[in-house]
Amino acid sequence: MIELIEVTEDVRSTIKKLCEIYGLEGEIVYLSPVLNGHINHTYHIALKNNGEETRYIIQQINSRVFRDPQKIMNNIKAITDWLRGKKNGSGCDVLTFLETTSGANHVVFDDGSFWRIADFIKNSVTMEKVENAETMRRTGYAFGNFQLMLSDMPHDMLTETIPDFHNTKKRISDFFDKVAENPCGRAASAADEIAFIERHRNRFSLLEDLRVSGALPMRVIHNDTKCNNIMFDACTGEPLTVIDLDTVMPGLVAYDFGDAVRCAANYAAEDETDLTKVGLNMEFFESFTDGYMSAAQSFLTPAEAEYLPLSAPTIAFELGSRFLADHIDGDKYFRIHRPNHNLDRARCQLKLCRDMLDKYDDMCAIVAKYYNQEERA
Ligand code: GN1
Ligand code: MG
Repeated sequence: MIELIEVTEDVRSTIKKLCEIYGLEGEIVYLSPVLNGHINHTYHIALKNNGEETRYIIQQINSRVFRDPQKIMNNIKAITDWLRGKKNGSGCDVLTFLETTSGANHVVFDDGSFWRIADFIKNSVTMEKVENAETMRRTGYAFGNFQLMLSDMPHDMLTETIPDFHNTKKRISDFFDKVAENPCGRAASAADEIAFIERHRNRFSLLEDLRVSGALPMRVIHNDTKCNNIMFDACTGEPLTVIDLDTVMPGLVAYDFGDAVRCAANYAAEDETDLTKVGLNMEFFESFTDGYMSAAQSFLTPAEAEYLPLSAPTIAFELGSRFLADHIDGDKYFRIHRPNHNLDRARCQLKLCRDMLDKYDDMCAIVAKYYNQEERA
């Protein structure tokens, strides 16, 4: 048996207990934490049974962030059933959560910890960073197609598990409440960033105003379109499925577009400290838009298309303020891996936002080039 890597005895014994509850047989030959998420605890596991190896993804949900994990699992069941029910197929694999021997899709232990297990999609890989324009196009297609498949799903089938998740206006108002409270005395170290957020808060409230006025429709969207939330075929590089369905809820399509762009089309990583490296890669932006529109333009209204470019600096701005609020609050929400990590993340996102504003006219021209209103169904 291969030594279990980097997990505590507690986690190892919890995972063994889970395997029993789910009726998973075999010897654990691989167990390793997956470190890319900031919220939940995720483990990759392989079991060997009769010479055959099967892999799974095991997760402990962070119930401080997701106050009612049961509602998340209900949402996920509704979404995955909906995708599987598509008459002509959903154009992708669908994430499968396993059932315990008594038919539940999760386990709650006596200490209140909430766990679930998903099938690992064979021969698939995730990417922390998109390396080339073609992968960027595929990333755009995957998220556009995901929205397309859910574009006719009635909203009342889902619960809003984190209210106001991408309500930038509310996020900024919460940010300034935290600055005023300044619980750890850290606000002074971010004076320039706080001034930047103050200067631009009105501009980035526009999407929320358009949502409230009804000019932009609410749809079922993913809400966390980081490029590492797509599983790609390890051989062909084609997108296989979209994962991390925890925040799938009604919202604006622009949120998904903007979040994906700020994640995958940044030259640098989300927490880059050398800000000269941070900026929007326009070639990647164009490929993403091309891929996204190839799936999404069949349902996007002209107004939705028009506001896609604004979504990218808006989400970078919003996330920058969320990271900074958490830094000021003493790092309670996003897991950090070094001191001042959330401050570094915030500075990176705000620099990216500035760079997007500089390139804004070119971004608008690219979206206009790929949105063909006649293609609307
Ligand atoms: C969080 O943990 P992860 O990576 O799936 C966050 C997203 C942020 C993202 C930034 C529920 O997602 O909103 O965009 O970090 N998820 C939640 O990396 O707050
Ligand atoms: Mg997530």
